[in-house]
Parts: sequence; C-alpha cells; structure tokens
Amino acid sequence: MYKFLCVYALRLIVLCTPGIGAAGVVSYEFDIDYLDVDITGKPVVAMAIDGKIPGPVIRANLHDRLKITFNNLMEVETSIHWHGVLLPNDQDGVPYLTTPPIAAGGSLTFEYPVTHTGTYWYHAHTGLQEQRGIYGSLVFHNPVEAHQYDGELVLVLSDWTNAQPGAVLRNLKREDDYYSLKKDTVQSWRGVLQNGWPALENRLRGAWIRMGPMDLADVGYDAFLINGKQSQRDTAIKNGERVRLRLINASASSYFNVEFSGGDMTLIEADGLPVMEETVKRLRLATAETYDVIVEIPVDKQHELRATATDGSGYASYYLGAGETVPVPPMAKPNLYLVGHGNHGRERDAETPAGEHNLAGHGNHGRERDDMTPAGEHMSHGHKHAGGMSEYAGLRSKRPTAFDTRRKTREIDLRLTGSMERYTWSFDNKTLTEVDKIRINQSEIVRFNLINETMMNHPIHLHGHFFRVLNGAGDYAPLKHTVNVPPLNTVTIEFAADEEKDWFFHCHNLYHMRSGMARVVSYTPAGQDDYRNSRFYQYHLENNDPWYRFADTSFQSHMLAGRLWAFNRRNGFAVDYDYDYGDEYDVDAVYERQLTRFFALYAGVGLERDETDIDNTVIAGIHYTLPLLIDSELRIDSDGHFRLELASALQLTDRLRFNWDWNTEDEYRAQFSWEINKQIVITGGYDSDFKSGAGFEYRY
Ligand SMILES: [Cu+2]
Repeated sequence: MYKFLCVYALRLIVLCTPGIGAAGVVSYEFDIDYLDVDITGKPVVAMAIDGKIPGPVIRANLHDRLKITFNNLMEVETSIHWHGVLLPNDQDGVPYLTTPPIAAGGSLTFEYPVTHTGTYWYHAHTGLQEQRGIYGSLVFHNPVEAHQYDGELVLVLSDWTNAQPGAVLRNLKREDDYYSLKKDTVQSWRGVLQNGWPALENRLRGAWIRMGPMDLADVGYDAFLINGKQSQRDTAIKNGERVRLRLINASASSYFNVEFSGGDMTLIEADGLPVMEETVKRLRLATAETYDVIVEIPVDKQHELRATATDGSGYASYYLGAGETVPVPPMAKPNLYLVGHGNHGRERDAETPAGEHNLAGHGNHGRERDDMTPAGEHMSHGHKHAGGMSEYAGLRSKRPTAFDTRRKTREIDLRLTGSMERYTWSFDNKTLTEVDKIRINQSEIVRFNLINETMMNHPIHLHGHFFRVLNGAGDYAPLKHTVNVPPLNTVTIEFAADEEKDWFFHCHNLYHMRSGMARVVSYTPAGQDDYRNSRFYQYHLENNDPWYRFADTSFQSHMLAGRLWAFNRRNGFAVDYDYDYGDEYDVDAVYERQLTRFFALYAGVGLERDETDIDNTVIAGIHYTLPLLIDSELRIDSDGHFRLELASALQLTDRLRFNWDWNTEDEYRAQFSWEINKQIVITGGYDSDFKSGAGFEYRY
C-alpha cells in the first residue's frame, strides 16, 4: 500500500502555515536570532533560524510561488542564499551583489516562483555565520512523483565547532595544519618511515615540488550532526517501509561518506535533479551537494544510517526502524601517507574510504585528463561516485542535457590555487578582490576547466545555474550546482549562459571562500560597469581581508627568543628577537610583501649587539621557498653585507618538531620543540651564538 507521503507532508504545511494566500502561494515567516545550544557538553551561543539548528524544512510544490520573510533579531546583519535554486537574480541572497543584507533588527521578504523540483538548502552568505547555525533545507515537490516510497526524511548533515568560527579561521591562518593534532592526522616523519618506501617516495616527491603533506579537512570539529544531533532514532518510519532520504551536506567544510546498515541505497537524484537509478553501498557527499536515495528498512531490526567525515575524525548516526540495533561498521581512517604521488587513486580495496579515492599523485598536476580512472573500477565496491576525476563517472542524468551545438562556446581555464603559508585560497592565485569579474555573454555556452593545483578537495558552486559535469556520460552528463574538484585534478563543467547580471561562483568550503576563493560571473560586458567601485567589492575589501596577529615567545635557560607577526593576504610585519639575558641581542623588524606562494620581498631594520660591538643596519631581501620546502633568504644590509640563510622544519612525531637554520656568516641553530598543546611548547636546542639551553614557549 504505497502512498506519496510528500503530498501529505505538503498538505500539512499548507494547513499548519499561517499566511497561505491565494492558491499556489506558500508563505513562511521566520526569526533569525541567537540561540543557546549545548551540543557536546559545552554551552555555546549559536545563531539559528526559527530557534532550530538546522532551520526549518521549507516545502513547496512545483509552480508554487514561495514567499518567505526573515526577521533578523540579531545585532549583526545576515543574509539567506537559496543554494541550487533557479530564481530571479535579485532573490539569490548574496549581500550587496544581488540582494540587500538583512539588517540587524530588520526584515526581508523573498519571493520567487518554484520552477523545478528537488532537494536544496538555504544558508547565510555573510561572514562565517553558516558555521554558527544559519542553514536549513528546501524541498520542491513534484505533484506527479516518479518514485514510489512510503515516507520521506530530510537529513541535513553538518559540522559543529564549539569555538568561534573566526577563531577557527585565525588558527588556520597561523598554521594550515593547526587542527591535525586534534584530529590525529599529523603527518610526521616517524609516520612516513613506518609506512615504508611508498610513503617516503610520496613525501619526497611532494616536498620536491614544494607541496606539504595533504589532509582531507582543515578544521578539527567537535561534532558531526544529522538534523542537529550526533545520534538520534526516528520513530515515524516503520520496519519494512521504503523511505526516500533527502541527504543534504550543509557542512561548512566537511565531506561525508554515508552508509546504511540495512542494505544498498538506490540513488535517484543528485543536486535535486533526476539521475539514472543506481544502487550504491556508500555515497560520498562533498560540501553543499545533495543526493536523494531510497532505502528499504528491513522488517525486524533497527538500522543505522551513518555519515562519517571523510578524514575519519567523527560521524553522526540516524537510526531507522525498531528492534535489535545493527550499526554501520566503523570506516577505516584513511592512511594519508599512502595516498598521493604514484598511486593515482587506482589502488584500492574494500577497506579504503571513498574519500581517499579523490587523491591523485603530485606528478600529474591535474592537467592530464587521460589520468581519469575508468568508472568501472569503482563499481565493485558500490562507491562509484568517489575516485579521481571519475568520482562522478557513473552519474547520468535521466534526461539528455547536451546543449545545442550551434551555440558559441567560451572556454575558461580556472586554476584552483592556495598558499599554505597564510592559508590563502584563490583562483589563478588571485582572491576575490584582486581581479575583475569573470565576464561572459548571454546565450553562449561557458565551459570552465577547473584545474586544482592544491592538495585539497574543493567543492565549487555556481549560483543561479545548473552546469553539466563532463564526466564521460556524453549527452547524459549530470546537471549539478556543486562539483568536487579533487586534489591535483581537473574537472570540466559547462553551462548555458541564459541568465543575466551577476552570480557568485566560489569554493563552498566556508573557510576557503572566506579566504578569497571566489569570483563573480557577470553577464555585463567589461567596461559597462565599475566592479572596483561597486558596493560588493568595497564590502569585501573592507571585511574580507583582515589582519591577523600572532606571537610566539620562548623563555629558555640560555636565551629569550620569539617572534611577533601580523599579516593579511599580501602584507606582513614581523619582529624576530633573540636575547641572552645580558648584553647580547639580535632583533630584526621587517615589512614583507608576499608576491607569489614562493616569493616575498622584505625591508626593515636589523639591530644586533654582541660582546664587542653594536651593529644597527637597514636590511632588505627576498624570501624564496626552495624544493624540499627549504626557506631561503637572501639579504643585504646598509653595510653592504650579503647573507644567504637556509631554514626548514621537520615534523618528527605527532608532537615533536625539529627546526634548523644556517647562514653564510656561519651562524646556525638547531631547535627541538614538543607541543604540550597548541599554546604551550617545551623547547630546547643549540645556537652558534647563544649556545645550548631549554625552556618553554608560549604561543598566542
Ligand atoms: Cu576550497
């Protein structure tokens, strides 16, 4: 006795929602406010829509008109963007670009027609508010449902940190692998040696091309959530029923592997649109993607649906049915030492988490399209949507999606770039405010070659359009709004430029976007507007390139040493000091300009005093990163002295690091440091001027 629950659900909404006007107009009104939450035993002031995290499920039928009012009760402005939804440009919700922000204490009403069906979501597009709780789900029902099922569930996956998101970003700016100790993903030389020759080869090849070891995620989260909870039991769905699961990855920066202990899942929609049905054992959701699957709850037991963060740092559970509990077996933590160079994502076994399959070698630089892994290779374990470029290889649209071949095609290479030194993410090494909009013309086909030159996955999202992912499915290439681009790989997407005005185009990792990995795609020809004087540009210039300040101070038996430094994307100030508690000191204070990932210029003063004399000079020079990640510094001072200095750091174990430097004046230092935590470090070593000693270091 099948019924289409969505129809019932919708009626419920219509009955329950005040403000339903003329037939087909679906109205909602919600407050956005601070909310006291306690998710992991620590009280935190979050932000929430309608007092809930995630916010309410907003439902409408195809061809309805949605009218949604938000009242912002907070003391800061906010915004709501409708992720994946085709709508008029001024309803898209990107503050200052398409839509005004929702002012503190103010209200804003969105109104747009529902022109397509599917599972979508909405979230704040202001600062890092999305990480704080401003997100919810959006379901556009088709009154003529193509699939049969007894019930449906919207499952919103997300990540949670008790820390202020701003503090999280500051930590990442200090060290891009700041959270690896917390996540237990430190990549040490001990680990390299334990994993043998392939790991050593990996590490050396990476270091040779000046790439640090990779990780699958940046942030060390305190919890992963499904519908706001780490674990919960569903009571509405009964054993034996077929259930449609609307899976939404509403995380700020996490990818999830989803598995169900009750059997295979039948994939029916991707990013809201119908795809050829297929059976999957495990589904990988990149940040901001949605997938719809149908599962059947076995008759006699309770089964777990588990969403595991792909870096293995945690999971969330949702239990379906009644009876003895059948858990999903824990997923093996990916061995990051063995992915990367050389194995090109082709070596895999059933134990390998899907997330690992995105990793190709350092060697191919993401440009060799022939390195795509054939789809068939992924079939055996069910996760055909994971792996190399081919992570979407089996995904086929239900309807042909090819464009009229007579339309003109504009092809754009866009490199996905980043700098680990300052945790700066960018396209073509330029951040949002360092380059003009991407200009396109109406009615052409726009093809982007997304060339990932970094060691991370990037979920790339285009507002206001669906694009074809050129995955080998020919005319049936799937339409998506968000696509994962694996490390050192290339993904090509194309869309019909049938809209108007400006649309945001960015990495949906919140911290990457915030650090600059974003662009505006504009239908306005160059010269017909002034991007640099637009409110949007000025807003991002003022709000999106803050200065970060840090201090390391060590008190050791033989010396006081430390560094105070501050930087924004391109500029930096640094003071380095050593002092022997007597009459010997060495202080450099410089301004530094970062020109490329590997190259910086600096100028400042050097103050030095030893037993015999005082030497104060004006200094200038360059920093350049050499292969094997060795920092070189060439400096000249006002006395006409040239000096070359080399330095590097080796992470020996999870907590033990070794730093060395040497210069052409035959000064050198070898220093060990042991991290008790991220603030307090035991340190000691030998310096050619200050001799040996030990103490501790405090990091602010
Ligand atoms: Cu990214």
